Amino acid sequence: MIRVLLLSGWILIYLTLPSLAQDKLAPLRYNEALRSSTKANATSSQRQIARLPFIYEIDTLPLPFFDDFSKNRTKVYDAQVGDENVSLNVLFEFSANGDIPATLEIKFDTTYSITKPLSGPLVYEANPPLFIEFYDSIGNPIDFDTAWTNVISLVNIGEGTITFDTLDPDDVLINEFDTLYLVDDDKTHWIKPGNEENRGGAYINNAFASNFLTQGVATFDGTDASGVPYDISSETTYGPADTLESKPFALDPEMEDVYLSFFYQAGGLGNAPDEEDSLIVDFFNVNENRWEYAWSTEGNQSNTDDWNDRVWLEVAGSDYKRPGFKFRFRNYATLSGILDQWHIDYVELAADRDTAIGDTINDAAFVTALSSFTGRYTSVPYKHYLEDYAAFQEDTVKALIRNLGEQAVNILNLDYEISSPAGLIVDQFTTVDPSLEAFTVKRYGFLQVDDQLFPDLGEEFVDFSIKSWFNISGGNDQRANDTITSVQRFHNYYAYDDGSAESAYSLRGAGAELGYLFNTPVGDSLRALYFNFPQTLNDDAEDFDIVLTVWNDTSSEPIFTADYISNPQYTYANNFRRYEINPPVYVEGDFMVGFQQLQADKLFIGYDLNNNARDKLFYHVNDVWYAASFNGALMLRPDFGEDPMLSTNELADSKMTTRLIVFPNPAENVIHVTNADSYMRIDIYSIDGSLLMQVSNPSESVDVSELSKGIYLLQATAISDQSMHTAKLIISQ
Ligand SMILES: [Ca+2]
Ligand SMILES: [Ca+2]
Ligand SMILES: [Ca+2]
Ligand SMILES: [Ca+2]
Repeated sequence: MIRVLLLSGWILIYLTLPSLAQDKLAPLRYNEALRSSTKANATSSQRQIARLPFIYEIDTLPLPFFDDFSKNRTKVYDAQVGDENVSLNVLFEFSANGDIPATLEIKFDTTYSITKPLSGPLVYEANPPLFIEFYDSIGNPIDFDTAWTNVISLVNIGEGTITFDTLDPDDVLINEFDTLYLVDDDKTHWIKPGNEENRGGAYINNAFASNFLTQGVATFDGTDASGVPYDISSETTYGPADTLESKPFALDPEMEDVYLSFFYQAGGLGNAPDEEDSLIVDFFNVNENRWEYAWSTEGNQSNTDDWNDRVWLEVAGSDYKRPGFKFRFRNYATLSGILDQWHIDYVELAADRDTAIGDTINDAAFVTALSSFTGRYTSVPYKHYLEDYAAFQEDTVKALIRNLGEQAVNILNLDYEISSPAGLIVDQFTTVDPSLEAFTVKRYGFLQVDDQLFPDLGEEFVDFSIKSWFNISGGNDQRANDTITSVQRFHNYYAYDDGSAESAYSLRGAGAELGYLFNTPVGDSLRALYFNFPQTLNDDAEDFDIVLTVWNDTSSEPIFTADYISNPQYTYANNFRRYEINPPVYVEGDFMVGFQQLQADKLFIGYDLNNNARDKLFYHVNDVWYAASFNGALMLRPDFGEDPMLSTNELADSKMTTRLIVFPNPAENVIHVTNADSYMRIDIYSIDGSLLMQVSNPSESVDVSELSKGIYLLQATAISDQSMHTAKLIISQ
């Protein structure tokens, strides 16, 4: 009943308000990539709090220092008891002459033992001094002092007695004993600043910069280390945001021409910083134990896609040139989303640097990972590939290598290796294409043979790892950026996107339709669409009504139009949500998937800016199909699997079907569930996941009068296949 009402309502809107659809991109609210990785860490640190504390040792780094973010060298604070680098330590605050007393009463001046001889005056003999050493919270000595015991001995030789007297102490030292786990340092470069849980927040990635110098950048924006905005109390909150802090260095005053250098980019593929935003470098004054300003730049820069000239900062003076010197990058930004991005790369700190020739770099590096082995698609259904691999396999797989130096170099070998999840090498290849001119980026091709590269491992889906590396003669000071890894996924879907959203795509206008063109050389039944629905700065993309639609292409009528309504719901951490095509539609060759949106508001779908399938994306309004306006790949994937695919990093949130309809919603005392007799059970959960109600063998109306006003999750379990169907329920009483 509700369905009919909705549909007729929509028709009315569509006929009377034929609005012009436009497509738009919007910045994201969260850094979804970080949301996934730090969720696990949060639980492990909660476990640790209940036990003994973990104290992380920080080693001093030697010069020269280099990091181009080709790997993430940020220290991870996830030690567990039993790890090789974790040891149990008993700590105390002071020792006296090597002993560790629980308490110690002391005098600040010399005390004496007094001897009364048989004749003559008393003899005063100074007590030995106490050498008291003080320790910090991880057991390193930090200070020392000299004191004396407050006990004096009185020796009466005539009576042959020794007695003791106690002076009023000047101070009483009390040892607080502590037990903790000490974690040896690792080979990382960057540490968490201060004690604030989610500070840091600089994101090491291959996604948000433009024209990568070498693979990997550190990105600064308005979201913290968990991917969450620092402050969403209003859209315009502003202030200090991310910090990337180096470990301390072993500098000394004798060193000469010590310089820090780096490159930076304002914006890249992300949201560009505005005039009030800034990127800052601070140096640590070891003598004064404080951070001091060293350099900064402001936003609103004219070029958001290229790298600025290399920045050179001299580390001069004895306040800095001491053991314990460190530096940090930080930014000021709008704090309500992934906004005002700065990217930095190629950070170097070394002595004896000649700024006159300082910009000379001897290095060649991978810029991006190998292109997909399946051409335009980042991923294709495994069963389709195995049935007709030749239809999918790209004849040239490309690697992008940059020579950052002013000398031409020779690539001696460029290799790749494909491994199965079990670590078995299933293919390897070497290509020789030696010359790489100065200051150039070159695209190297691996010309593929006609053999099937990816074997049938008898699994429903497989993620193969690809490792690629090169060796060159001369002119290659940095070796860490000469290796790059990627993943070639075979699941049940076709994808143009890389699985990480950098932006969000939307249409505006009731009745607007979106179409995304694919081609399957193997005929099969299309069973579902995977959507990524990220949260954007406009928090209004949930619970819209869309009608899933399939066409052959933009010149034909739909071959499938759902007779049910689907409701987009936010996905989390770059996940996808599965919406069934019911009944499945057989497709072969070109097919176009999408939907019609029933409301005028914008519905945001994840947009991957690292791939470009703009030529496959269309929208339809007023009887005309228009091409999409932005480079990028929409995160919408047609799925040919019987069931939702679950894998470690692409977890489908739930088996979302759209046939579970609950009404009225909001409700007061009673709700109606359509097709109630097809469910064995209905569970109602609070928003924090507690089970509040359970109804077995539900009838069409369910009494919910015991629920108080609020938002709930209703989960119905189907009799047929025990699949779960969820709906949001609002109680308004
Ligand atoms: Ca950040
Ligand atoms: Ca880099
Ligand atoms: Ca290199
Ligand atoms: Ca991406």
